[in-house]
Amino acid sequence: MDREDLLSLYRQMLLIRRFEEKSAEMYALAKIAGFLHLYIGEEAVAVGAIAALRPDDYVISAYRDHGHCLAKGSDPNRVMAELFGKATGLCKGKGGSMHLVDEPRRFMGGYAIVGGHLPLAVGLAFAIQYQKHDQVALCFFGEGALPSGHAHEAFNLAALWKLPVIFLCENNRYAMGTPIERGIAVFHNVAEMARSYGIEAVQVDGMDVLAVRALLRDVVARVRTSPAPYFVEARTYRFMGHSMADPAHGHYRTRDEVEEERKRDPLLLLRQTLVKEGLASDADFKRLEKEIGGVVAEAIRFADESPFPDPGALYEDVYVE
Ligand SMILES: Cc1ncc(C[n+]2csc(CCOP(=O)(O)OP(=O)(O)O)c2C)c(N)n1
Ligand SMILES: [Mg+2]
Repeated sequence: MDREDLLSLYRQMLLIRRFEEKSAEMYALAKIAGFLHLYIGEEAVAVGAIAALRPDDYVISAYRDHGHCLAKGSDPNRVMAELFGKATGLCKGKGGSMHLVDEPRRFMGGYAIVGGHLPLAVGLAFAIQYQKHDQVALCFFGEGALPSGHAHEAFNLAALWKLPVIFLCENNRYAMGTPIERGIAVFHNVAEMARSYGIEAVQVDGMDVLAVRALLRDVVARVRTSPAPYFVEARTYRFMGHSMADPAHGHYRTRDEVEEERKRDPLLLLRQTLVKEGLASDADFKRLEKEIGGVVAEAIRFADESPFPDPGALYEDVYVE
């Protein structure tokens, strides 16, 4: 256990947490329009998994995408500006919260069509294979994507062509308000479903950033050296509502359930490990809070002071500089 290494993981999770708490405030102030899906509670999955990648590996995710984008190294100022719909945003203000893209960092997008990006992940992996490169494509998605036909086409083709894609299912037990037990009972055993395609599958505790990273390091090494799809089910939990439109509890789950899960807050778990191992003190956490508070405040200032896109930009390509 290395102090700087662990503190760096903690710092990344803290950045996502504080960034999103401020985003929620900005949403309430109508600085952010449209939908806003928070990743709070699930930070260990993105941070742990992406920490196992090389910078030139690809990442793609669904609409709950702020955490993946920040973990891949995107500039918080430009992410916040995108949420504000500003011209300085990652996608020049045309994508918004659900459609972040940072191609230079190989963050290939947030997608709002449930399961719609799984075939795109297969396309990325096909490109890697076709060009005889050795990257991997890491695809994050919710368990709610599993009943969709395009997800199964993606599993099938990836298995058939032995493509270097890692399907990482973030099983937070709810697809909007639908609990997995009720909505998609058929896939309750998610890993078993993947195995039916001949894809190797494993489960991991998605609240434990060290467990996620250790597993993904192993999986990434295997996929890189002998390309074939791999399926990981990370068991996780979101502490907030599905989006800013629904409450954290009271509607389809109880306050007690959320409180119980909060005891395994991924930041708390890593903090406890750091303290138990004598690697960090309260002063370290205070310092990090101050540092991250500054980063997030600067992101808000940058987004707020940036201009909205010029109306003429409507006809310009987003990805051409
Ligand atoms: C094809 C499609 N059907 C329905 C929706 C509406 N919808 C948005 S999010 C969502 C639930 C997805 O749940 P899950 O994949 O588990 O992700 P989570 O929100 O839990 O992160 C649904 C049904 C959609 N966006 N796309
Ligand atoms: Mg879900």
